[in-house]
Amino acid sequence: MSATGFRQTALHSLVERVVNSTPVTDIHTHLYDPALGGLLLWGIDELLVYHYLVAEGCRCTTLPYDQFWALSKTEQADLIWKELFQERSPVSEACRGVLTVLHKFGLDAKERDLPSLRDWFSQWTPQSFVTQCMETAKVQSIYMTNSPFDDAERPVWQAGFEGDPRFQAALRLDPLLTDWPNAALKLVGWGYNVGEGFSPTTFNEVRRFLRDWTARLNARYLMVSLPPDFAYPSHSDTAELLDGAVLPHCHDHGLPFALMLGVKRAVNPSLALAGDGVGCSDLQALQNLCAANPGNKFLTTVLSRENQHELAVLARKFRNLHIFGCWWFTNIPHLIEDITRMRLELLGLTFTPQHSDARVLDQIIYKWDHTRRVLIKVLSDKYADLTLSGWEPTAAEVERDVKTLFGGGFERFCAC
Ligand code: RAT
Ligand code: ZN
Repeated sequence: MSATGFRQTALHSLVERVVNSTPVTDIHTHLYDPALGGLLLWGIDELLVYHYLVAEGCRCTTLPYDQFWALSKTEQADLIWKELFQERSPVSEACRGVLTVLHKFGLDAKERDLPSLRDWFSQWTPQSFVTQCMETAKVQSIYMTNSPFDDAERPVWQAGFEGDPRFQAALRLDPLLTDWPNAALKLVGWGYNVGEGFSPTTFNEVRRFLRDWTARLNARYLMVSLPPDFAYPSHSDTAELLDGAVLPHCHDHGLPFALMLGVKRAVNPSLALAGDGVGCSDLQALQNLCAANPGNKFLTTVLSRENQHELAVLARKFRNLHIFGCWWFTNIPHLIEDITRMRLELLGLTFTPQHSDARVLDQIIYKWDHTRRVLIKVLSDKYADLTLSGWEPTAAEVERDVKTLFGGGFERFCAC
């Protein structure tokens, strides 16, 4: 082997070791502190009825949607198992994810024996399973998505509980920012003196609501997902509320505001959570937000593949913008590789390549395993390019870089 070939193989092994052993901060999930009880989902049936798989399973059957939803969870899982794992090979990313989880647990999915898989999962308690999954996935910290508008979640926070320090809160504001008339009614019911029209009193009361919930959750950032036609500035309720309440609140508390852009909700309402789609966003809105609010920090991910390049270029222009993750339909190896290479080439290490978006605890295992595999490939190539330009990264430098990508950069952005 030539000296260059030898150096590059050694570099690949180094990157592989570092990426596989560095713990991750998972900055956006739909997982919950086990203290929130039944809200934390885990186990084989939850894995099988993940909405990514429901969308795929429903393509393979003629069963009417309402009859699918009338089935029990076990029956839905049986149907998805049969359609996606027994009657055809499970090659999609979401199917492969289930298999990676089982494989990492040492379970033999090739037996195609769903009942015995169910038996294995039944031995766990949520608390012990959290530790098992976090250790297997090498995830050190999990950011939740917490909504005061969720009737199951709100009372638990109001009652108070001893939190698990591995879980951090993020305050989700979709109902407030995308359905103001209904949110206003709720706020009134909870004792906030808001009117349907916007006035200084209404904005002050929305800010009081945000202060109360930021403190109750100890929220690390606030967040919203928005449709492709989000515009800023504008006279929409969303833009008015951002200017009148959300951005001043984030500014005063030094908290980032996360925007997840490009989701078309309920493209097929019969599919429920599985029925959302994607559209290309007008990122002029994000440019205007970053430019008009230099004292605010924005975390952003976009759902459309077509928006990825423009987003990375925007992040070069605004240091108050930190981009993150390959979100949802872009969280497939082909696009993770493409997007991560492009971001590294345009932004160096000043972004956070991935979040898991896990809804079922076990999924952190596959989401991070699959991402780590891609990152090893992409980072090895980038360091190899550097060696060809006469630069040799040390092991300590590779460790530093991977820590930055796995949450260190995000934490510095949040703290600054
Ligand atoms: O990825 C998902 O599970 C989606 O359903 C959404 O929850 C999305 O991640 C979001 O946070 O809106
Ligand atoms: Zn999400």
